[in-house]
Amino acid sequence: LKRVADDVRSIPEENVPWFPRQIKDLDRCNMLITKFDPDMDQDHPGYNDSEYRKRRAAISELAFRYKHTPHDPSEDKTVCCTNKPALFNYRSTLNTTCLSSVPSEKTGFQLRPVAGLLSARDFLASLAFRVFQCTQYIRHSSAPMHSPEPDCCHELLGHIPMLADKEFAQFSQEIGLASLGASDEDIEKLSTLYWFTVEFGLCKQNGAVKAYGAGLLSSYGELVYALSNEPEYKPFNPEETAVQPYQDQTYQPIYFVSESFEDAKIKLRKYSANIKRPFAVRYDPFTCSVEVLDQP
Ligand code: NLE
Ligand code: FE2
Repeated sequence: LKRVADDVRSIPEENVPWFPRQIKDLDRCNMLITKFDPDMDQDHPGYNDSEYRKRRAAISELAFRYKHTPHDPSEDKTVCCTNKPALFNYRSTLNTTCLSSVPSEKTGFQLRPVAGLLSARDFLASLAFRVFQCTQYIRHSSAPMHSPEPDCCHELLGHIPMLADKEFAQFSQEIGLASLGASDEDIEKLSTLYWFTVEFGLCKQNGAVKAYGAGLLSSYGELVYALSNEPEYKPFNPEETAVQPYQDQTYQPIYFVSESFEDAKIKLRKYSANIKRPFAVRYDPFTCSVEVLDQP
């Protein structure tokens, strides 16, 4: 692999989608999917709760204003922009700031506030920089057992403990690196794989099927259902799993089971390393940037 001399040189092949090269470029990875927004979705349990919607809007506003590098120092106090993990704006009885420092101390993963569900491309791109885009609002109190949208219960109970694991952090970053500049089709496949592993993965442990997916760890309702004999189980195989259609409204009808958590990691890693792109990328942890390399 030969290093491309000029960092800002554009990739010669046409149709390579823009992707972040430096951690501060994540300020541009902010494409929200609004289908679960309590102001837009009439089925949202908070749709008729104006207090809840007001609070959500205020929390979103803080996330919108967040910048990797703050410009106006007077804004720092309100937006709390530092390189410290996010969740600092969320006022709750949970000591979230304390919890959110766990992944950064163990694996260097940082949390950054996000106003809601992000596009798959933007979400996966952040993982390449060991940045996890983290929501800060909480689900509506009328539906604690399951929420179709991510919220801070989901992040804190599901994702954050996993991101404090060295191997898991590495694996998450590799999915992110594989997604940079990938075709829409490959993004779709990578996000489907992410869905059936990081979000809803099951694996065997001492002969018993256990959940490791964040979407299961944060939803007591779906966790019990997933481990009952109601849903269908299929063996995890990235080629097949990547094209499995899924819905994101309610409990999953199908889960993929790995032989072990280790096995899921190895298989998914192999799959993402094989995605074809006209260039290669390498992450430089000293500068928190991505180097673009010519393919040999
Ligand atoms: N269904 C999950 C929960 O209730 O915590 C959230 C899933 C987000 C993809
Ligand atoms: Fe999630």
